[in-house]
Amino acid sequence: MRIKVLTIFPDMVRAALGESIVGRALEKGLLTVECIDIRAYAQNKHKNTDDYPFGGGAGMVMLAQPIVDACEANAEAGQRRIYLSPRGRTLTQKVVEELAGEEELMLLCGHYEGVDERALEMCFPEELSIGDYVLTGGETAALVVIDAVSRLLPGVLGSEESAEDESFTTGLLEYPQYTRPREFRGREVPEVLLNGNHALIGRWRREQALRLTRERRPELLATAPLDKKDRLFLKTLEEEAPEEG
Ligand code: 9WO
Repeated sequence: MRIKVLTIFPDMVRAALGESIVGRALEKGLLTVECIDIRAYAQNKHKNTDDYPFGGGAGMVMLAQPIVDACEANAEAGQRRIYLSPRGRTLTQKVVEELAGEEELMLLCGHYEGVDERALEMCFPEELSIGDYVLTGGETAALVVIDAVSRLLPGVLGSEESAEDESFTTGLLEYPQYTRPREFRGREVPEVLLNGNHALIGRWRREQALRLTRERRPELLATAPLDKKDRLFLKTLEEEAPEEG
């Protein structure tokens, strides 16, 4: 997959992408990210990328011209173009899966008080929000999208860390995890994980996932695929702590 990021801080985006599993995916060539400096497309002699808002008000608005020129210079057939913005539809794992199936994305990172609406109308028909909060710019949101999408690309995760058995694929929150030592400051690892009975371990993990989901995100239980055993277990929890869920 190819991702083009339009930003006034290309070095910030490049630096963040060098680390961790995403950095490894880039090295392996499973993914390419091209950071495009919007300022390189500015036409006025000061290379400004923003100006005062018509109608008055606080702050500055990003100019349409450098964004539209940067977009047109880097457009590809079939490329999905997305503006990261709190106005957009919310990013979910389902949206991430959909984006991971694309050949090429172009992401626009806004700054200041926003982007001239005409640049969005002309080049970025789609808007995506990573959550209901305001950032100083769209770069960190773009990094979230790139991170979430890249780990779904074939070969990015090893078979060990495969994206299969985890939260949002089971529809439940993840069960608690433990590693060595067996006792840490008086706290023991649950006995069931030490006895090598994998059927029992699988059941225990499933039940922990159900318990945590019921406590913290009960609304997920309505859509998670649950079998008869799961429902029976949830019923026993209901009898133990009817106040929750
Ligand atoms: C700031 C502001 C101040 C006064 C009046 C209106 C205003 N709007 C904004 C604003 O939305 N600023 C944005 C900052 C402009 C575009 C980039 N910025 C941004 C993107 N903040 N938060 C995001 C974002 C992107 C994706 N998901 C969540 C948040």
